Amino acid sequence: MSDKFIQTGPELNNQFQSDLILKDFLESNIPSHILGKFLPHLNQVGGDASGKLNSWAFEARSQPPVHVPFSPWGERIDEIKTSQGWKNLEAYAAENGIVAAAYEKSFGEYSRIYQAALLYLFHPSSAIFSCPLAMTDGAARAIELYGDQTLKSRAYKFLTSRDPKVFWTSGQWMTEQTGGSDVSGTATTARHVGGTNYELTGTKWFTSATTSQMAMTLARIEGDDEGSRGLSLFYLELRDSNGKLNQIEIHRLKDKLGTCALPTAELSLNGTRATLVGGKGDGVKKISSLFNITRVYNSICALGQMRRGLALLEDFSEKRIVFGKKLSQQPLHQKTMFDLQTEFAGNFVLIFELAKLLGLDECNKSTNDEKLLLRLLTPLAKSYSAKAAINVSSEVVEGFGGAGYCEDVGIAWLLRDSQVLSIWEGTTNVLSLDALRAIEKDDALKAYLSTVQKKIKGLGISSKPLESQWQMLKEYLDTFKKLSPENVQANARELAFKLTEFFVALLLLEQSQKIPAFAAYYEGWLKLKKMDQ
Ligand code: MFK
Repeated sequence: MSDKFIQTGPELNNQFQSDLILKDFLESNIPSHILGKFLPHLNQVGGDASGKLNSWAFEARSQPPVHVPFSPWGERIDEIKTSQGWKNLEAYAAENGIVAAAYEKSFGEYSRIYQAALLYLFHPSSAIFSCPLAMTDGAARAIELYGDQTLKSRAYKFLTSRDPKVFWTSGQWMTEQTGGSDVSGTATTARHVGGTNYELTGTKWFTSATTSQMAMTLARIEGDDEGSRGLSLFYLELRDSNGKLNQIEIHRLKDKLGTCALPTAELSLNGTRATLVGGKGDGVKKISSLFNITRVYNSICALGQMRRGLALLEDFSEKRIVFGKKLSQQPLHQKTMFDLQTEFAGNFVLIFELAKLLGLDECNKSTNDEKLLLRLLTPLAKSYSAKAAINVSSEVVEGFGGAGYCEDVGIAWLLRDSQVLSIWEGTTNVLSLDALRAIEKDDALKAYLSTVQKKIKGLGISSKPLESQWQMLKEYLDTFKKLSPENVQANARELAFKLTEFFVALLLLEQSQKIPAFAAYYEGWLKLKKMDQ
């Protein structure tokens, strides 16, 4: 038997050091006295991402969580056992302040950019520990906005701690058996027991990271109106100080396509003690402060996912010999890689623009247009980057050929874990409709248009294709306005993608003036998105 088909697998080097796009971008967009303070940390996390974090993630994926409903003596305990790798990832995330960085605000309005870079480096080596972190950050934000003093001095302190012994994660329990997109049918009821205290009864069909210490959830206070406006926002703790569950029964863990290290459970609330947050009603609106943060996380993680796939494929392309030369020397492979890099670079500038806007907003430094643009770019970036991550991951798996399809090679998880990005936190269609909501209700399109005008004016050069795309976009928007309400909805995804692709082109051109390497991505983006005609 021949032993000739022996190949060298891909290797990862320091994921910060080797990331020219990230490094160039930060150097050109962050004042040097601030950047100098956080670069060493990014360098450290980049090194860990290719070392110990990756090993923990591998361990967490290969030892998925297990639900233990009963003790050996028949007591209902509903424990969820997770691997040591998963636990290590949690401790690392706390110590490195992946959530805390946003609340400490050590770098003022640049704190969210710093945090985005940290998360982007951490996520692909985290076995999706980024999911509990996303919900934790979102819960901290919701408590910051709506929590009373008790919640602020209790939960908030734990969610934003860097001490792994003190750090808490949070769940976000919105999904019931009626489905995830439309929460108006939420059937969980809340019975008032005094003050802001309630007891919740109902079933939550998807609860991510059910090992969290607390959760934010929606329920309808007895007697309140039907529909989504009759829902209220609640805070609950899963276990008491003895570790006993708070009248919660965990039915089973979900058997999912990906995110296998992440415990996702179905559970019932059987009189679970909970605290009303921010007063009665408007629960969806209040919890949107949480899910707008998780949507930003989703975008950053989609970007991290793309970058990891490309780093692995790039390295492999230098090793794989095919048709007499390295894969990296094959013209069609080079073109494919460039297109994938371009997709990545386009999403990169979009998502770091989003992080910039979020940081400005949270430091009360944003203009009204910047606030509205943040509102619009959040669903646009989430939906666009999730699709891009699926596409890039699929191409990366294909780039490895049959090896990419084999579990032990360790590439397939990229594709599996990308697929969820376009589902949770709102599907592509739900987010396209959310973009429409931002346009129709908050007049966010006005902010988009005036930002584009301002950016075009600020460019030192003119670009014929960009100008003609701008003209075409304005004509498209004029036609869109005249559509019937039904057709407006039917075309919401097309609108969302057109707004995103044009905005990305503009951002790439803007960056190319500071970073010469981006000029090729700008040209590449126009071609890839057929915007060069
Ligand atoms: C690796 C990264 C990890 C990421 C974390 C993953 C964790 C996974 C956990 C989950 O997946 S939890 C489930 C997540 N579920 C969703 O994201 C729900 C998706 N569905 C939607 O987003 C629907 O659009 C929505 C539930 C919001 C529809 O609800 P409604 O109540 O029918 O919508 P309506 O009536 O338009 O909005 C009610 C209010 O909320 C309005 O305000 P007003 O009362 O002032 O009019 C809206 O403007 C406001 N609102 C809705 N969406 C908003 C928002 N405000 C700001 N931002 C938004 N995005």
